[in-house]
Amino acid sequence: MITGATSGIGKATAIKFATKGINLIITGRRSSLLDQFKEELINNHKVEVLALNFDVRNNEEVLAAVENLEEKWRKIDILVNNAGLAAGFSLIQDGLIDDWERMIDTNIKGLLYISKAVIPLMIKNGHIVNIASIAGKEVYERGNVYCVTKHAVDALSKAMRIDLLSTGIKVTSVNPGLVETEFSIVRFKGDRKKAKVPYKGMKPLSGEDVAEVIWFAVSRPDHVNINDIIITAKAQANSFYVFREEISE
Ligand code: NDP
Ligand code: 8X3
Repeated sequence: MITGATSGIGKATAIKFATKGINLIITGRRSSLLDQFKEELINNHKVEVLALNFDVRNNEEVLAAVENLEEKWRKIDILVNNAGLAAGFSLIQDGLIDDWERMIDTNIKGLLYISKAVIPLMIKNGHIVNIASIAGKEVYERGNVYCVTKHAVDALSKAMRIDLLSTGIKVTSVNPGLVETEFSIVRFKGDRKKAKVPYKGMKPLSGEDVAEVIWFAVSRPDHVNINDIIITAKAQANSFYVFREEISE
């Protein structure tokens, strides 16, 4: 199961898994994109795909989707907790409560709702991959609440790894730096010009680059767990240092 598979990292991960012959449950809110993507996966990769359309912020929707799974889908090997977002890029004193709630409800509470519902369906020796961020390792100006949510995901991955030890379920945290997806368009609320700024003069990661790393983590032998991976573009050292080529306007 991959949450947030309608675009970006989640979509690229679904394609990567499909090329490996893995049957998929893909989720997202945009049902037409989800259904279209499901057909593409089935036609191009001959895998079985179930599309579940719900908002991870709504625990009733999450529970209904998981409880209504047909028997053949009730054995989940891998859960990729990917659905997430940043909303806004303001100093803390200028931030909007609505943006803060959206990020907390999606990135922390949504991840918890999904994990709580899905873990009972996971096979012994299953694998949870949480998509955190370098924003969960460092705090940068205007990152405030987004960084808080990703620090929480970092802590949750550590906590899950401890609590799930006796189940044989592995937990991996994947922490990307700048990845060009719909992330910035969402963060800047549809302002595509502003959304380009973080990637100016540098080559960011793609969703596919992150999907490769997720695949690496889940394809290790059963006794091996990759706990924590930080992946950035070559031009990015951390949240603060990015080397940008001069670009003439
Ligand atoms: P995208 O915006 O391209 O994809 C986000 C996905 O999450 C979409 O499929 C979206 O689907 C889904 N999603 C968002 N909110 C909800 C919700 N409430 N309920 C269900 N699904 C939801 O961004 P990315 O692919 O870049 O982001 C994926 C993850 O990676 C996020 O957790 C993000 O924080 C993290 N990340 C991203 C980085 C980047 O630079 N891009 C770097 C580090 C981490 P839909 O809109 O259809 O619901
Ligand atoms: C997204 C990466 O550094 O733009 O999680 O916040 S960053």
